[in-house]
Amino acid sequence: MRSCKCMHLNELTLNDVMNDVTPMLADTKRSGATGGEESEIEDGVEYYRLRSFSITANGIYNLGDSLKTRRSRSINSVTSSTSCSSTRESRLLSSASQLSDMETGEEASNERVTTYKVGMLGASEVGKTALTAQFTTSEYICAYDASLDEEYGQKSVSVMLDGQETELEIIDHPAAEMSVESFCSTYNPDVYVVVYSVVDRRSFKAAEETLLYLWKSDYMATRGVILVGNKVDLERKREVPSVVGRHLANNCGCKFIETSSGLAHHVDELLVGILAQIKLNPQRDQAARRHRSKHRRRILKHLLGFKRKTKSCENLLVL
Ligand SMILES: Nc1nc2c(ncn2[C@@H]2O[C@H](COP(=O)(O)OP(=O)(O)OP(=O)(O)O)[C@@H](O)[C@H]2O)c(=O)[nH]1
Ligand SMILES: [Mg+2]
Repeated sequence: MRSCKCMHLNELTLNDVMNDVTPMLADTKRSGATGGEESEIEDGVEYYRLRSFSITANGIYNLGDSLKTRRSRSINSVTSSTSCSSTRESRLLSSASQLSDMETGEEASNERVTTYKVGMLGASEVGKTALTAQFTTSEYICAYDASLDEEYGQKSVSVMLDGQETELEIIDHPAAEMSVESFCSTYNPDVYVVVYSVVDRRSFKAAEETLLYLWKSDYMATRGVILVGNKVDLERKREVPSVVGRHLANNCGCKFIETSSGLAHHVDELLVGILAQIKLNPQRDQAARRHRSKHRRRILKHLLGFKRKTKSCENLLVL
């Protein structure tokens, strides 16, 4: 079933996308429940997918996914939608057959895993939910497939990076349902991912306003912020050039990456970048205290339209 979906994506990629046909993507209902096929609990033992990566001189290396078990944890349990259960089961079964490794419970349950919150922000239809879904697996999730469930709410993603396991709780709400202000005050995420669509100039404007809010409210000084230009597969319909996104990120002092959740392009890089930016938060905090006034002047200059020399914002692994 999964390979069938991917074949569909490949056909679409080669034909429709290259011919610049905007796919009518994921024409599905939103269930309203918090989603998550990422774990299953049976007899008090929770099975979950662990995504492993390594950072090498040549970039991010995906080491594959493994299935781990642990005793049910009280924190970050994921509420599941009953309407999705059959899909969740079939995905888990399909995962189990393809997983590279399986570890047993006692060892895993004793591990201490830190959990961080990732806030997905951005205008409607920019691909926040599609990105979140692709974060959960190394398998291709076909964002173009109309049968792919749309799930939102909180989704847990376990990541092993250079031998250390971390749990990311991805918070993704439809833009229309929650203002940026209440999102930030409700969840207080450890990192903000501000998404726009490169084929929608208005979504870029919305991202700019969100960055301004994050800066004004001091979130940006103490938390990692990554600006994401999604849907780069629709190159011929592009309305926001890369240079414009990069310029905004440079001037705001945040990170920048372009992705395609539809093609799973740079999604692993974004996921590892999110983790790296979270781990840098303590340093950011110290730096912010030292350089707060300088930073404010810099952002103010940008907002007033001053140009400045900037350093690269595209290395998501550094401050
Ligand atoms: N071509 C293309 N379409 C995409 C991509 N990512 C998402 N989409 C499609 O864009 C539409 C909106 O994606 P969502 O992930 O639901 O957008 P969202 O940001 O969660 O939107 P809200 O929940 O309304 O805030 C869907 O039809 C997706 O299939 C991408 O990288 N390329
Ligand atoms: Mg959504």
